[in-house]
Amino acid sequence: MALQAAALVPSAFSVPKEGKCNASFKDSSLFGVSFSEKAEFNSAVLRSKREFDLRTGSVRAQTTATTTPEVTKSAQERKKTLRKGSVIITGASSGLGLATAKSLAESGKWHVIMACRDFLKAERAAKSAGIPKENYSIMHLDLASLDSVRQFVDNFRRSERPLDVLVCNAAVYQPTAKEPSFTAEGFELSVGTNHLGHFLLSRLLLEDLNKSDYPSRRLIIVGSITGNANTLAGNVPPKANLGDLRGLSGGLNGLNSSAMIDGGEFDGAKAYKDSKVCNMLTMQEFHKRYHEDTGITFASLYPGCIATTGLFREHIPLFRLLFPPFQKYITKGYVSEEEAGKRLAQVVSEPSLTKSGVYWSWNKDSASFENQLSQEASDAEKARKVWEVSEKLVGLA
Ligand code: NDP
Ligand code: PMR
Repeated sequence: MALQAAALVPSAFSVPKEGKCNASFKDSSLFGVSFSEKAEFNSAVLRSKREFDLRTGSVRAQTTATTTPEVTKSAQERKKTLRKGSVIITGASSGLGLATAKSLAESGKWHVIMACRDFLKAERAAKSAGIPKENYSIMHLDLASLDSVRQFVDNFRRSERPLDVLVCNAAVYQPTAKEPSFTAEGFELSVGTNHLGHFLLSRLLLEDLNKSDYPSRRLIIVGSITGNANTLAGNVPPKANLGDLRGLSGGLNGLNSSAMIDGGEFDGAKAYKDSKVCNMLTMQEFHKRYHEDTGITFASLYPGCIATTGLFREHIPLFRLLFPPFQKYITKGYVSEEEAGKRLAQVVSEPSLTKSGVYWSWNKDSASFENQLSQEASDAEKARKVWEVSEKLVGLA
C-alpha cells in the first residue's frame, strides 16, 4: 500500500509499512511524547431531469436517451460558465476556511457564503483578510446544534442563491480536555461538530447541490492525515479507531453510552481523529450512493499541516510554540494558511480535480495527487454503518 507519508514525510523519517508506535500522551506531553512518562516511539519514527426523494434521500435520474447535438451542447456549456459559482464554506472565520474563502473570492469567479458560528468574528476576519465585499456573505451556523444546522439550511434557501459547492471545513480539537463536552443534542463535541453537524448539513444540502445548473457541482469534506493509520502522523498516539461503533450507536452521550465512538474512555485527541475518519468515510459513502445518479463530485483532502491555525487553541502553550517549527524543519509537513487555502480552493474549482470519491493530497512541489486512505478510513462496510447510525442520530432515519 502506498504510504501517504512517502510523499509528505521528510527523508529524515522512514515509515515502516505497519507504523509501529507506542507512546503515551498526556496533556503534559509534547508532540505525543510525554516528558513525565516513559514514552516509547517505535517508528522512525446525466444530467437532465432528476427527482429527489426527500424521504429516502435517494436521487432518481430521469434521463432520456437522446444525444444533444454538439453545437447546442457547447453553447449550453458556455452559458453555464458565465455566472459566478456559489460556495458555502463552514468555519470560514479562521485558518483554512478563511484562507480558502479569500482565495476563491479574490479570483472573482466565486461568491463565498461563510457559514460561521460567530458572525462578528467572521465579519472582522473577512475585512482584515481584505476579501472583496461583493464576493462574500456571512450566515450563522453552529454545527454543535442540529437546530442551528436546519435553520441555516432554511435561511440559505430563503436567500435564493444557488448552491454549487459545499465545503465542510469547520472543526474543533480538544487535546487537553479531561472530560468530554457536548453539543446541544448531547453528542460528544468533536464528533458531534466535526462529523454529525456536517453529516446533517450535507445530507440536507445535497438536494440544493443537485438543483444547481453549474457545470461542476462538488461536496468537499476536509479530512486529515492524522486519521489515517497508514502514515507516520496517523500512528502518533492516540490512534484513530472507530471499533465496532458501540459508542456512536449509543449516542455518544457519556451517560448510558461512552462519549467515544469505539465505546472507550474519553480522549479528546482521539475523538478528533475519529471524527476525521468519519469525515473521510462519509465522503466515500456519498460517492457510492449519489455520484452516478447526480454527477456531483464528492471529495476529501489533507491540505498539509497548517500548524499556525486556531485548531490548536486549546493545546498547551509550549505545544503551540514548538509545533510550527517542528512541522517546518523536522517533518517538513508544514504549509502556510495561504498555501493550504489555495489547495482547498483547487479542490473547489479546478477543472482537473473533478474526480469523485478521491482523497487529495499535495507533494513537496505542491502538486496534487490522489492519495490512499488507511484501511479503516476506506472500509466500505464501516462507511455504511457510520452513515446508518449517523442518520438515526441526526433524525434522518
Ligand atoms: P481553525 O480553528 O482555524 O478553524 C476552524 C473553524 O471551525 C473556525 O472558523 C471555527 O469557528 C469553526 N468552528 C468550530 N466549531 C464550530 C461550530 N460549532 N459551528 C461552526 N463553526 C465552528 O482550524 P483549521 O483551519 O486548522 O481547521 C480547518 C479544517 O482543517 C478542519 O476540518 C481540520 O480538521 C482540518 N485540518 C487542519 C489541519 C491543520 O494542520 N490545522 C490539518 C488537516 C486538516 P470560530 O472561528 O468561531 O472558532
Ligand atoms: Mg504530527 C511527517 C510527519 C508528520 C506529519 C505530516 C504530521 C502532521 N505529524 C507528523 C509527525 C509527528 N507528529 C511525530 C513524529 C510526532 C511525535 C513527536 C507528532 C506529534 C503530533 C502531536 C502531538 N502531531 C500532531 C500532534 C497534535 O496534537 C496534532 C494533532 O494530532 O491534531 C489532531 C498533530 C498533527 N500532526 C500533523 C498534523 C496535520 C497534525 C494536526 C492536525 C490534524 O490532523 O488535523
